[in-house]
Amino acid sequence: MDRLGSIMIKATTAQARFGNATPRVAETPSGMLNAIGLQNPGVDAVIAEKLPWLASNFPNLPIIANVAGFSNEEYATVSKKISRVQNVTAIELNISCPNVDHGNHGLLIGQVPELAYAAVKAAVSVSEVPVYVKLTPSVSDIGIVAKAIEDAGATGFTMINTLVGTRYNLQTRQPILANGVGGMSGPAIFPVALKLIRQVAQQTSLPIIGMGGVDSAAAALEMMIAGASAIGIGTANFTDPFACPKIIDELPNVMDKYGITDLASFVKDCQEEIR
Ligand code: ORO
Repeated sequence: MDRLGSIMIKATTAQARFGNATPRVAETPSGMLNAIGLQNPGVDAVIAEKLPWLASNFPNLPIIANVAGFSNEEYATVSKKISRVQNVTAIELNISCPNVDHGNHGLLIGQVPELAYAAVKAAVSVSEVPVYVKLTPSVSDIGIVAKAIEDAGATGFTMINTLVGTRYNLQTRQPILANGVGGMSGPAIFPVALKLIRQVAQQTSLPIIGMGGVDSAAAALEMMIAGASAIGIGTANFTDPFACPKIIDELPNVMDKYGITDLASFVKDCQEEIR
């Protein structure tokens, strides 16, 4: 754990949420589907129990708190409270969960530039820490949404959230997930993530924490070429709980192979190439 730059905790909302009915997870070729439905104990319990536990067990580990909500007020309330906790060093504003209904005629906040702007503004205006915004890939032009979020005062982007998909049970002919559809993640979405990261890097000047199917040091470097300056690992941890230390361990060898002597200058060179 002390080798990680940070961990991003599960989405936190104002009130406790039980999440969706089960089954909530299904395997797909080179990936998985999830429909958790933002299960969490609510911001007060996260602050009273979860974050102190992390602080006492991993005192040097910075936490990026994923904040979700159903209104601008909720984004503001949760951001304000959680950003004041000592081990929370940044917020990841989740305006892109595909598994809950935001009451916007089936649209996600992160799919509508005006809604995204307002939600980010609400969070940024009360947060004590930098606000990174998690982008959905399910848009026709991600650059327009990213620009609106940059204008609202975000510090950076985390991308990409999951793509929406489904699978059926041959016996019952019903969807495997109780929610019907879920968010697809894992190596299958890696090329989509690369394409969208490059697009946002070209069209905005904010830093990007890249995620979406990274499962090796080579994939992490490739995502940096696309435009990410840091990398998040999610789904790979489900198949191998030691995925993160393994990727960190193999990084120097892969860097050697491609003549990369220093990661910071590699990121800088890649950024200069794009911007
Ligand atoms: N699932 C996702 O794929 N992305 C999110 O942001 C949140 C969830 C969930 O809680 O269902």
